[in-house]
Parts: sequence; C-alpha cells; structure tokens
Amino acid sequence: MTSSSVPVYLTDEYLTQETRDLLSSLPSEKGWLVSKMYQFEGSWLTQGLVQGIVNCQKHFEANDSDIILATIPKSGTTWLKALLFALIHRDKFPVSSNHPLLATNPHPLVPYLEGDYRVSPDVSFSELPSPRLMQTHLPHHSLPVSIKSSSCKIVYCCRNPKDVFVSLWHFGRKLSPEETADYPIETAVDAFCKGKFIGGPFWDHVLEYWYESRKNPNKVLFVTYEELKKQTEVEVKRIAEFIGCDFAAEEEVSEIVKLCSFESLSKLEVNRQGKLPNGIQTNAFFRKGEIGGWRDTLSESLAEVIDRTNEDKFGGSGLTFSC
Ligand code: PAP
Repeated sequence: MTSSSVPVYLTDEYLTQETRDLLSSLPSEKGWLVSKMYQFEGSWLTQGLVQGIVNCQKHFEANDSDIILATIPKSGTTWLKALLFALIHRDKFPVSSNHPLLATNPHPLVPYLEGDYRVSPDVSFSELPSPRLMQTHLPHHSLPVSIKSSSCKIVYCCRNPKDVFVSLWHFGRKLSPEETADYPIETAVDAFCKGKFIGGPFWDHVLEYWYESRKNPNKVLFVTYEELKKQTEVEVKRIAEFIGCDFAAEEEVSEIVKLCSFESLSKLEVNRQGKLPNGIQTNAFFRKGEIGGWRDTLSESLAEVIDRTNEDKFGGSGLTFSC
C-alpha cells in the first residue's frame, strides 16, 4: 500500500511514545484500508484513533448541557450532524440563504471527539457555543467518564448492517481505489461479520447503546436511519424534544428537514466538489442515501451471511431490521 493515497486520517504521523508503547501490547491485524489495525477495548482501530481515544478519555470534560452524537461509521453521521446542528442553532441560524449548511459540509461544523484528540491532548472545545454539539464513533464503554457521569445527552443513530457494510465498502473504494481494487467483497463481508473493520464490531456497538437507551431513556436516545428516512418529521421532533429544543412552528420542522435532506445537501457545490480539512472529498459522504441500497452490491448469499450474523447477535434483544 502506498502511503500517498491513504487518507490523512488513517495515517499515524502524530503518535507519541506512550501510544507506541501501548500499541505494541495490543492485538493487531492487517486491515482493509490500513496495513495494521489494533484491538483496543474491544474495537478495531487505527493507531491514530487509539491515541485519540486515550487522549480524550484522559482530558475531555463534558458539560451537563453537551449533546453527543454517537454512531458507528456509515450509519447516518453526516445526516444527523446536519440535523442536530440546524436544530440547536436554529435561533442564531434560521433556515435562509445564509445558513452555514449551505456553504459548509456538516462534518467540520460538528467536532469529531476522538478524531480531534488524535493530534493533540490539548484540544479545547471551549470555543463552541452552548449547548456544545460533538460527534463520536466510540462504543459506549469507551466513552470518556464525564460523558457518562454528567447530564449531557447522547443521540445514537444506527442503520441496518447490510447498508452499513455496503456504504463502507463503496466509501473505501472511492477513497483508496488502488488499495481496494483487488480486495474480494467476500473477504470484506467476513471481516465485517467478525467485527474486524475500523470502528467495528458493529453489533456490540449497537447493542450497548440500545440497552443504555432502555435503561436510561433521558440520557440516550436511540434513533434508526430507517425510521428517520420513513418518517423524518416525526423523528426530528422526537430528537428536538429529547435535546430540549421544541419547535414553535410546524413550518420550522419541515424547513430543517428539507435543508438537511440527502437531495438538498448532496446537490450543494460544497458537497459535490469540496474537500474536508483532512483531505477527504465531501462527495464521498453522499452516495445513494437509501434504505435497502445494498441490493445492487451484495449477492443473495453474501446478504444471507450478514443476516445470519445479525440473527445470532440481536436474538433476544428486541432489535430487528426489516430490510
Ligand atoms: P460517516 O460515519 O463516515 O460520517 P455516514 O454519514 O454515517 O458516514 O454515512 C454515509 C451514508 O449516509 C451514505 O450512505 P450510502 O453509502 O448508503 O449512500 C450517504 O449517502 C448517507 N447520507 C449522507 N447524508 C445523508 C442525508 N442527508 N440523508 C440520508 N442519507 C445520507
């Protein structure tokens, strides 16, 4: 693999000696997009992310008013970032031709907790207006203690595993066409089902937040991409109520829903041609935006492999996906 074509966020240029020592004690394997990934607290991660997690576990202090968006990659992060940003800042930024989401991709508008801590332990989110909105891909058990002990709110979004896998598959192929060209999809499905991809395992991630949301519904709101897609306004109102920003008018809800829709965001110049500060093309975050889009990529037999794993892992939890 040539380092030049690997996305910047997967590289390890900022590693400290402490992180290098820790990494040498962790199980590691060759990954799909990375030459090595490490198992830390049960998750498979890049070296840089291990450092980011250790830093944010040590240094991040949550405020009671914070709102944390948690997802496993490809489950609706970009959409939820846009919706939560628009909801929280709707007084300062009413939907208009000057709205920040029309000129900036949702990712830089909402800091990525362990991603930002990857570079330095001295990250400060103090410049963010209150309530601070931040995003994480961390599993619940790896969250900084202050997120769990404070009264801050967690909005968790999950998506059916076949669409998550397919979204991840195309994302990797777009970002690193050379590295991924000869990689068989059968191997990638097998790795996904074993949890061996950056951010995995999928099922443990979802189940932890699912049970947390049952135990403490005022702390964790569990949202699915599918419900959000099917009845967007109903779900957006539920999210708004949970984070304490009820709407004054129905019109406001539909304006925000429209602004943040796949159709609107994906057509914007900034999301068609732009790049994120980390070098990733913004259009990599807007592909199809559908429920059940996996059908054009996965054979029936590969879909069954994921379905079988899903039944094994979710059995008895009360969680199901109908697509
Ligand atoms: P991330 O976790 O790496 O940030 P994330 O945003 O969760 O990625 O996932 C991208 C998926 O969300 C893409 O799905 P697809 O590959 O199946 O098409 C992308 O199209 C979809 N997506 C992005 N924005 C929206 C949106 N506004 N509405 C619905 N889906 C969206």
